[in-house]
Amino acid sequence: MSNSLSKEFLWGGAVAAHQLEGGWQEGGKGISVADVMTVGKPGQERAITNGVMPDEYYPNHDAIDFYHRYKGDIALLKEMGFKCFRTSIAWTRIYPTGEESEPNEAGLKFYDDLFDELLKNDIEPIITLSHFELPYNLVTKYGGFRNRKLIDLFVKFAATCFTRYQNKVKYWMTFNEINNQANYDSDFLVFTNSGLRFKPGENREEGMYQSAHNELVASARVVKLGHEINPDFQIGCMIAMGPVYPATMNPDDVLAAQKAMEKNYFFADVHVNGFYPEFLKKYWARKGFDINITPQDEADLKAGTVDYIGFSYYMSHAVKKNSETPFDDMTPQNSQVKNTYLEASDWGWQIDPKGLRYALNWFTDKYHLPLFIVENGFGAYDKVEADGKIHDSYRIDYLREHIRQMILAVVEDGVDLIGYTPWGCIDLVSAGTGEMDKRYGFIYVDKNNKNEGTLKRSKKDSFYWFKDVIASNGENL
Ligand code: BGP
Repeated sequence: MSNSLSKEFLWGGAVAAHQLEGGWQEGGKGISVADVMTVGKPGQERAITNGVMPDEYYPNHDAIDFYHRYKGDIALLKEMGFKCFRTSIAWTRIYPTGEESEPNEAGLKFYDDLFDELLKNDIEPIITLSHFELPYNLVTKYGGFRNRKLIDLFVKFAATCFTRYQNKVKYWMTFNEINNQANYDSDFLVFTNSGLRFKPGENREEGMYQSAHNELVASARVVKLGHEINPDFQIGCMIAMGPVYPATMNPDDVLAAQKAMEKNYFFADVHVNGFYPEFLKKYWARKGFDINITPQDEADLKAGTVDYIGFSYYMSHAVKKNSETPFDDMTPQNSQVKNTYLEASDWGWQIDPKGLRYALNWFTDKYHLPLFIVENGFGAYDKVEADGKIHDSYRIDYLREHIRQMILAVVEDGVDLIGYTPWGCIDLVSAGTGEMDKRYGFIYVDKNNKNEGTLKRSKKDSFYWFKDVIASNGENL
């Protein structure tokens, strides 16, 4: 076995259309869920407004204006030596309401130009089809993905993208962080592609499972279709991975951690195996949930299993069993405790590089598929010095230790890893909070939480560091 990463290893960075493009009404674009979300207020979740309200501030509307500045930004990525760049196609640029019978040519052309620019710079586009960007019309008209109608609409959107970009894009992902819907206590599932708004008295958990099922079917149909359009396509799922550890060696805690993992990652089981695990069907029966799964759905899930697993990794979790919470409800949301062995970011995300090696091995043991780390990174406040420099040693430390563990997983454990694309390689709008000042980038963007700034780009210390990491294929850390 080789002692280093292969020459083909895809080093790069990741973003999502709604978090950096701006141009929210240009080129015929329609309104997406992200366009009606306000910035987070201290101590509050991001609020979803009823359409665009005149006196609110919506950070995704302008974002960092990548829509107009992508050529300059790609030149910087090229300078860092990027081999690939992960972004998403905003559904509402292609189908502004999600329902048009013909796609919007201006939107298609934008991504043609973007992909051409990347390819001209030898940067391979890695494309997510749905990254929290559902057309808002599909929320108000159909109630989001709980409605089966959205399956066909998503397949139509994907078919248009696959056909148009079949010679420009090889690596695709269907739904970003499809498993990030466990927080069904919130009135609107912000961190999902579902677009669910709950009604008073509705069983939210059941609604979440129905919506997730419809997304899984949509994903499977898209995988099958993509392979028909171009057999060389590599189409993956995208899972939010945060391993769940037992808080102690008490067998109750150990079983609790295992149950939490099952609950968080059954989405990957369905994507990879093409059917639901037994424990979940039993759980639904116990809860009296009636999830509408047709025989055709079951056939579709089987026929559209994924080629690889893309995943995000930021942190790990730890859970403790308490007497009131049944094993069924052992999710980090319900039973998380602080891991006293780990430090945390300013947002409380616990920093755990070894957890990445654990995650890579866990996925490999369970699914035996190639993996792709499509998000990893450190959200932090950056300070611009008087001379304009940004000394982000904390970000370099975070990434260095995670890359070290990633390389150990490949060279010592034999994990099959396609690439590594750190999140928010250029500063962008936070999905969770709507802030600009929660920064992940190697490239600083002059814009703050109040929407002030020149949008000027500057290179942080981490820019030069990551450039050397890529040039040495991970040798110089
Ligand atoms: C993931 C999302 C990204 C990104 C990242 C960081 O969940 O896929 O869109 O935003 O998390 O989260 P945040 O922006 O909340 O810091």
